[in-house]
Amino acid sequence: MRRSLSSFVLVSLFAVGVVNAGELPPRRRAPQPRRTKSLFIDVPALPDLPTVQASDILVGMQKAEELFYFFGIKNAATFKSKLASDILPLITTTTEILDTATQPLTMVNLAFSNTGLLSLGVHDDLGDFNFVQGQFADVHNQTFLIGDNPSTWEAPFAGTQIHGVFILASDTLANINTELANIQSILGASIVEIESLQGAARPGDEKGHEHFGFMDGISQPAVNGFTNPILPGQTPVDPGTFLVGETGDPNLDSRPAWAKDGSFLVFRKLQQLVPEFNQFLTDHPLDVPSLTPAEGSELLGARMVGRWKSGAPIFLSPTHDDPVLANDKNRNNNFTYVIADALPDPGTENHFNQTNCPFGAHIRKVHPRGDLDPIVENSHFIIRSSIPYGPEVTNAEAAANTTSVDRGLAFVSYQADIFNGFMFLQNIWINSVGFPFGKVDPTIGVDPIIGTLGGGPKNISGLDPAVFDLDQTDVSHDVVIPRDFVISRGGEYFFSPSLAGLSFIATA
Ligand code: N7H
Repeated sequence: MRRSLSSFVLVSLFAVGVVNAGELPPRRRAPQPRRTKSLFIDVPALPDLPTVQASDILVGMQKAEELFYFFGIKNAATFKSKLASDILPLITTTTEILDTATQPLTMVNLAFSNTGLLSLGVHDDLGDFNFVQGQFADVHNQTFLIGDNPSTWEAPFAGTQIHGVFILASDTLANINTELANIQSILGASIVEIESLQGAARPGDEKGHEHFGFMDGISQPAVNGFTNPILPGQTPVDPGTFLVGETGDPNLDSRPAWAKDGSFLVFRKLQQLVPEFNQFLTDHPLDVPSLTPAEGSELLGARMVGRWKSGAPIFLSPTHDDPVLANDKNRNNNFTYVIADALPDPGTENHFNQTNCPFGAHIRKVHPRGDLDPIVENSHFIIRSSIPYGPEVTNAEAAANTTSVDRGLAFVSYQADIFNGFMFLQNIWINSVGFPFGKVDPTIGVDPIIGTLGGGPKNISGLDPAVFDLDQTDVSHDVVIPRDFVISRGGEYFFSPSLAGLSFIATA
């Protein structure tokens, strides 16, 4: 039986209020009046409802203002005691965040790195080797290269000194600053700030668009049994793809009990060179007879991403942007890359044909809908909860086609297993020249938006729709992207525990 999201919200509300009542301090924003008996039947055959308490996980990329406050722990005993007494009541639950009436002024979430958990005396094996090493190790790890150049990493992220991150979100920065001051005064000298990154939705009509100008956050997986309605084209996957200890968690049997319903959070500070990206598009318009050079540039950007700036998928609208399609939730994600071709081999045409969408377009690389066996395809979903950081491009930067002010994407993904989620996408799909495997062209190229070959030029096939499909195998038809327009400035892996998990940590 599928339960609606509102049902899920209600049930998790009871889980917070009743099931954990003995373990947790009183909630600051307890809803009134409260039920004494659940509205739902309790049937063993039905899956457990997750008591999802880290509210950021299911919310996605919709915040107006957000602050990532990275800290080190200086005094574990004081930190744990304040966590139990004053910080836990501030943590915002999914229950609260999804209903405006119960939303706090500022959403507060808290997650820890492996060194953070160790410094608090939590030595349990969470069953995730990437988490244990920390992200900086993966920059050097030859087996699991995430493609970063260590020299581009900013000092605060280079190492394992970040113990935790507070994620604060609100509609105003003033609210965030007030809550941050409150948290700092509660925790005092038990923590030290290592780095802060302020994110915000872009202004005016750019709201929801990332800095290159593309609408972001359209396609998110549905959480099986809980997301309602499931929109056309949304793939329902088990909650354990994102939540530790739930059905579908690849390491279900080896997780410590307190970790249940937490999620691994991958944070990446991804700088975007917007004037340089724009100049590249201007200088390389696709030569399509019916299009002006400006439209040809627009088309090149759309084919690199797989969607137009409005969010309309190029597979459904290959030659022109379609804002009506983009704004229609029932159509804007409802497609696969399978081309219905003639019997006896239906579906094989999508291994030859890049007319509508290049094999290597960003969204095809990270979600190769119908290009792979669904079992493989569906085990690598992440929930993205990123936000742009940094100001708009200045006139001086636009005139010089050169970035002088830092801006980009504060990338956040949630998954129950970092290797299956972020790492698989980054290492095996985004940065593999041959992916999606099995196509007529074995050298498709890395992801044109975020793939890297060490910062140098990248050959991408299929970007020019004027080239006959089978000729795309000839590298002389590739579009050469001279440099990376997205540069990693660092990041870290965190574990974002449920309220019960935070309560355990406070007393560990
Ligand atoms: Fe991507 N972009 O503006 O080009 N991304 N991304 N991403 N991304 C998506 O469907 C972008 C990054 C995914 O289901 C859209 O939401 C930029 C990383 C996934 O069809 C756009 C950066 C990773 C999807 C962008 C960046 C991913 C996705 C289309 C970095 C994973 C869903 C809008 C600065 C490791 C694909 C949408 C699907 C979509 C952009 C980073 C993954 C416009 C600029 C690092 C899974």
